[in-house]
Amino acid sequence: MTPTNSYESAVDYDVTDGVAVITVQNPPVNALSVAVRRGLDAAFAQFSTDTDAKIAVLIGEGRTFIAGADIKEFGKPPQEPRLPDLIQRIENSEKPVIAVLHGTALGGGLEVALGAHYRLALPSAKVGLPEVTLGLIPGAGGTQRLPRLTGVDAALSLMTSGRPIKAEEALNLGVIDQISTETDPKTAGLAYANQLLATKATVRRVGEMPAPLVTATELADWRSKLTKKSRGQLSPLACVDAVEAAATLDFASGMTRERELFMSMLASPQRAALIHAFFAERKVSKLPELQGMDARSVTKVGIIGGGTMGAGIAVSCLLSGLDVTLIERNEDAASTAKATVTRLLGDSLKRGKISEAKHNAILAESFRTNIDYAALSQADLVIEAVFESMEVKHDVFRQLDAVCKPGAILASNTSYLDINEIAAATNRPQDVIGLHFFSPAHVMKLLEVVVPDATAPDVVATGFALAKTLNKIAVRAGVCDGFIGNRILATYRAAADHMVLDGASPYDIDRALKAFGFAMGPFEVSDLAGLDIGWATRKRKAPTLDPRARVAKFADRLCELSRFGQKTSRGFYIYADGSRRGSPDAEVLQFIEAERGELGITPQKMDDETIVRRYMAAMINEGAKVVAEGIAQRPLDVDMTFLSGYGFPRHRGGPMHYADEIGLPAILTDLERYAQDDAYFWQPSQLIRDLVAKGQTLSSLND
Ligand code: T1G
Repeated sequence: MTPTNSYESAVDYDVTDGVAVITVQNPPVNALSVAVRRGLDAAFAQFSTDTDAKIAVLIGEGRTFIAGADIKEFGKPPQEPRLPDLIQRIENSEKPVIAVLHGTALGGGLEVALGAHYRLALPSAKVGLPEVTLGLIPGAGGTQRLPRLTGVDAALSLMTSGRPIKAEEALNLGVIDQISTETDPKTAGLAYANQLLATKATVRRVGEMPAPLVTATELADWRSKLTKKSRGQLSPLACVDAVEAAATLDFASGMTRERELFMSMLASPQRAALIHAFFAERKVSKLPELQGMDARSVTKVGIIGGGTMGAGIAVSCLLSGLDVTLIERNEDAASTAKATVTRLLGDSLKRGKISEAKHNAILAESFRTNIDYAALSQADLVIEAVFESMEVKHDVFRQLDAVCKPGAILASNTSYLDINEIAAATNRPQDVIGLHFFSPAHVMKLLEVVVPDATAPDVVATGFALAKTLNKIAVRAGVCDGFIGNRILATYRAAADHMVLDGASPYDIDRALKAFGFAMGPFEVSDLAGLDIGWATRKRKAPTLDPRARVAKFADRLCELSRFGQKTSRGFYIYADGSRRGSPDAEVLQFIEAERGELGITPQKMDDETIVRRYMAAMINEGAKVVAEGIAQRPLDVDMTFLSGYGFPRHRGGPMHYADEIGLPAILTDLERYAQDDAYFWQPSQLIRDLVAKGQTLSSLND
């Protein structure tokens, strides 16, 4: 038996009864680091000359097969062996190679498997090409080999969605050859190897299979569909170019074309932004105060208030397996809340988010309403989502304090009230926290975990653990008016209003920001959320408003006419017969003209570039202030807030990452220029000034 050799400890080579088992050992996800690539190169070189080995089985140690290239290496000088060359050497092997997929065989991991001659999956395996989610395309033969196995349509669906598919679907598409009944990759691989040896199976090179067929029309259809959907992201369209090469060029030329496209994506700012988002999503929950802190156990949740937010929060908890008791003030309100929760759960069932059995079990066992707070005596966590009035919140928290068990966590879903003051209404301020959900609460990923002064660290940890349970992204926020997201929103929303007063139309601004990559512009968002929300906020802030602040009145004019947006079929836009796509309203422009007249403003035309620069300068400036004040822990926390809760285009990385991409000196120059017209609104953040003076970036504050 050939002695086992471990190559740079990242890859193990061991021959058993004529089968070379090659094991990647690079926890946690067997990423294709340079050590792994070197180890695989050496292992397959040995396999090629090892007369004891008739066939090779490639597996990943631990929880998954190779989950892709090592994302940490991107942006650094490439090191040999390059992955496409390594995979070509595997494919060129004169003896058969089997890849055994388990866990998540993604990106370069799946591409390595496509370079093998046979692919076996364990039942729980998932495969996918998520490169587009990182601003890339498959860069190691995936765009050339996958279409040869599945055809162009299925290959492009996988590549441009980045969506992983289960073993069953992969088998149906031809990505894999068999699904093993084993649960251990090595056992499964050895059994398959012996099956292939018994049938004298030979090498079967995907790269030598016929090129996939596709028509120019089909490619054009893919391009027009993706142009609409990707909102300015480049990599999905680059996938089409690469697959077109697979269909029209010989394999080697197709590989060259794939490399060209991959390298151009690698160099794009979108790749840097999307990889920043990938790591920020994981770093945002890594806070010093949470290190080693155990969260309290939460299985029974109480919700106070069954309106839009309360019902949405209830459904979010129910879909995640938690038990929910929802309290309303009377039977009528309780039955209305029950109907809302039942409807939302029905929608989740219709969309395939839950099975019929789970849907019925939730309604039968895990959800109930009540009008008596005593029903919450065993709740581990109670989240209030009642009317935004401090008096009402105080009353709720006093009652909760009286009935809830010791150690129960009392959370407020308030979107701007001072949670320190809410906590003061109880005898347990250490157990009080803010859990700010975003509507619709069972859909939006963002959860602001708002931490008042007295809150215990394990209560903060419990907020983050709850977010993980709910499959949400938790961002730690300090207490201020609007916390992180809404505070910054108020500023850039005001900047948009000021631009309207100065000459842009709401429709110009919406168009410019959608071209930048937002799903909706700010005025479309206002129409969706309801103009009455902004109206109430302006009324609330009016008494304490600084006299230097510019406040536009045209939105109030619409509210006075009860034009609150989509819910009244008219706001900034007119929504004909209930459609969700509005059309500009000439009367809105008349109100704006009138207001400019009253203010003596001569309107200035603004092009899209000007609009985006001013809008983003306001967002970045306030974001920097929020970081400087410690309301957000790091710039990445502001980025994650806007990527997961405010529709900021992910391929721009978030406002703070984007600021570094533009360059803080340019941002500061803009701020100082705008401040010449409105020194109060455009006061440049001192943090930006300091970073510019030191030649540093906002990202330098993320570690
Ligand atoms: N490279 C480096 N580190 C990675 C990584 C990767 N590919 N994937 C995960 N990690 C780290 C992650 O940062 C975290 O680190 C830890 O592993 C656990 O991850 C040539 C160019 C595999 C589904 O896009 O989707 O191949 O925080 O918390 O929830 O064409 O990780 O512990 O320090 O996410 O169980 C393509 C990305 C790359 C897969 C596991 N592959 N990873 O999820 O754990 S591009 C991907 C994931 C490519 C080729 C192209 C998930 C997961 P830390 P985790 P998880």
